[in-house]
Amino acid sequence: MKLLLVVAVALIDADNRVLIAQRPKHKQLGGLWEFPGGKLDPGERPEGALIRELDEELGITVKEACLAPLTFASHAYEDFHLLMPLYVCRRWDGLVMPREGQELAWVRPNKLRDYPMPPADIPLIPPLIELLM
Ligand code: 9L3
Ligand code: MG
Repeated sequence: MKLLLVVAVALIDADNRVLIAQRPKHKQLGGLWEFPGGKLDPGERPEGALIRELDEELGITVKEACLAPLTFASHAYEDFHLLMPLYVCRRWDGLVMPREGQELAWVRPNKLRDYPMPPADIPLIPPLIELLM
């Protein structure tokens, strides 16, 4: 089966809240809430892909040194297997803006379960709670 590498990030604000974004209704998994991120472009490294995605989707600038790997998610969809490292990031430049029209929410870690998420994102919640509690 095809292996798809996708990177995701938990942006954490000064109150220890985490940013999640709602996937556009017309996209695959539309309406579900996810940790921001996306696919790697050819030849891209995971950190480079995250830095690009955060600029494109949220309009913020992140330095590679501010991205810390926390854990991995893995999920078998019907036609591909998703492998998704989750990074955490507490420092960025610029104001977080929904540059693709997506809904954004800053959520306390223990409230993340109130938001329906893609299956790959759900197992990322406990390690995040452990980090932030
Ligand atoms: N995906 C799941 N959880 C996430 C992200 C960023 C992505 N936190 C899944 C949705 C798609 C695939 O990865 O199946 C590629 O994502 P996109 O390029 O459609 O955002
Ligand atoms: Mg994306």
